[in-house]
Amino acid sequence: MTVQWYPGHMAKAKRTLEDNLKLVNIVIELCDARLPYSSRNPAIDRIIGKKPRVLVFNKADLADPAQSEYWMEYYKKQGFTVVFTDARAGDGVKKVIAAVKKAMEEKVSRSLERGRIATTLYAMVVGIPNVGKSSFVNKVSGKAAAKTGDKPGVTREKQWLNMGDDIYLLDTPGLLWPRIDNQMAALRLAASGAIKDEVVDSGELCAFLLTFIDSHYPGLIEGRYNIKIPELSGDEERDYVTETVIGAERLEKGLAILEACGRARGCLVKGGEVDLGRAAALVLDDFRAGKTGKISLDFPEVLGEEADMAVMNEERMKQKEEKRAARKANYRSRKNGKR
Ligand SMILES: Nc1nc2c(ncn2[C@@H]2O[C@H](COP(=O)(O)OP(=O)(O)OP(=O)(O)O)[C@@H](O)[C@H]2O)c(=O)[nH]1
Ligand SMILES: [Mg+2]
Repeated sequence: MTVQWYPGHMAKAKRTLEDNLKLVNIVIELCDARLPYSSRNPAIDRIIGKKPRVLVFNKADLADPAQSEYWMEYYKKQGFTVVFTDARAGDGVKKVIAAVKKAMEEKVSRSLERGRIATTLYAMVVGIPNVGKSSFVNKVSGKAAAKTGDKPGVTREKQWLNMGDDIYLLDTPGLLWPRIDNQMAALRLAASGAIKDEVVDSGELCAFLLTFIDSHYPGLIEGRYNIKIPELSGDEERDYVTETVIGAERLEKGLAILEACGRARGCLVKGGEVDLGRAAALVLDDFRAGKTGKISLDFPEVLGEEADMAVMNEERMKQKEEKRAARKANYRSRKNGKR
């Protein structure tokens, strides 16, 4: 499975961001509190550059508070202004506006010195699809001015909204990076709902999610679905033709858990077999709605392991390349020697 998703409107979203950056005083970068690392778009980061910004982690109501605390400190240490929010209930939203005003204090006082009575602030809300940008804007304005929805790609056009208080917010379409190099990060993004379900293998996605929850939040799956986590003997026959991101063993285990969840919920087809597609939709809906529990997917130790693996892979590729070059040189010198 490889996640490649960059429809035309993403390219447009990138242009919107670049074009409007000049018009705004500050950027509100909305990330997902369940993925404080994987939901930060490096492309957005590059585009924002040195423009003042407030880093907001939304959907904090769905995240694990212990992990949120870790990431809060992590980004504060890097010098960011950080706020965790629940844009649906409104928690933390006022703090963001206060942070915007504070960051802009200097500009406002400069304008006042120059004799201007009011200074209007223009802020742009950016982030990955489905993270809650439009919900956030609506919560600040107290009106349902921007369209929201529980799938990625709802906002297609930028929209300026007056927040009163001399603040204008620009709601923008979600922006996903053109190529997601880290396929594990892609799985986390897909689990959060940032990537269209149609382009992801829902079996592998659920296998990833269920095995992650089982090892980091033991008891939650058993409790939610009233099942026992199936134990595999380890010598199962494997006949996967396609390569997996999470590895054959983990995929096997995850699919066995998914099957147990589906059976417990009566997702069956004729003959008593489990309808894995329906089971996957159910498991994903539960996770995204927070029904499985308060779960974060970016654990620093897991990210560390992945980074180590990436370095190891790179090292292995380099060694392979060096060996190949040495063989080539050897062959060439032998050939030249013969002449
Ligand atoms: N639990 C929870 N749900 C939220 C929160 N904020 C937004 N949502 C929900 O997440 C979904 C996406 O919200 P939107 O505001 O449409 O997200 P968006 O970032 O504008 O999405 P695009 O326009 O598609 O990029 C909706 O179903 C919201 O109700 C939050 O803080 N907590
Ligand atoms: Mg939107």
